Amino acid sequence: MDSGKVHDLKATFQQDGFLFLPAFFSDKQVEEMNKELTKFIAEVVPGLPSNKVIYEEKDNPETLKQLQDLELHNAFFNELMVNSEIEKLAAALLNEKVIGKNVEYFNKPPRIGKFTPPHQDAYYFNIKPRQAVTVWIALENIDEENGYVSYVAGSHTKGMRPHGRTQTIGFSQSITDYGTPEDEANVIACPANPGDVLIHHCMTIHSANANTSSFRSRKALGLIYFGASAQPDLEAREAYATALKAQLATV
Ligand SMILES: O=C(O)CCC(=O)C(=O)O
Repeated sequence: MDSGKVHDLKATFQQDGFLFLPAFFSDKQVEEMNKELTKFIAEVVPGLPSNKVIYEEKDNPETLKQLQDLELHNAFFNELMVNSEIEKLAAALLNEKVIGKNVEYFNKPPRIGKFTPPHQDAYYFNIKPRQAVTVWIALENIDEENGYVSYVAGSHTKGMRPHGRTQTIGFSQSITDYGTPEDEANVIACPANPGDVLIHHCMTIHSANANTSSFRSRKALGLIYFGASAQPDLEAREAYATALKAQLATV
């Protein structure tokens, strides 16, 4: 990617807190990602610890919803994240070297794939400074029906919002005061074609629709990068753990 283009993307990212990059990956590359994923699900997932595999319906393999740390088990996904074009772009956006932390798989199974509640990733990450991005790759056509992602443009500059427990497996936290007139005025829905890429800052508020289709899945990958300067925020980590404990005690 030439430096003029990167310069423009950085300006948009700084202003909106997210980027939409149409056709970043070719059809052939997406086909390869889907092929690797199918193989991964058949061969690796059965041996993974249960905290790395989330089903929408407990232990029903037909309803696979999320996978974590694909890069630890598969060279293809590792190469997608490490020393890749995507990594270079993440580093340019954060203005520093980055470290790939996690390759995740996000699916919403037909009919039962739940709404992704509005949240800020930094609430889960607990890092200081809050230097991180998620690169989200559409693996198929994703629209209102099967669950497109929406962002609140500019929300990354407005601080951390209060989060509270949800009943959504895989996304346990949601912004409790979400839906202010300012949120509503700045929501941008991002329908995507296979190979389109979204990149969001860890402070940008985002959510995704439920999958209401009776037969379409909604497959995407998420690659998380932390800036090299990001360190564990021990105070925030402790506050998060305490809040979780209190939430669980009331269940
Ligand atoms: O794909 C989704 O539904 C949500 C993804 C997400 O929250 C993220 O990438 O941070």
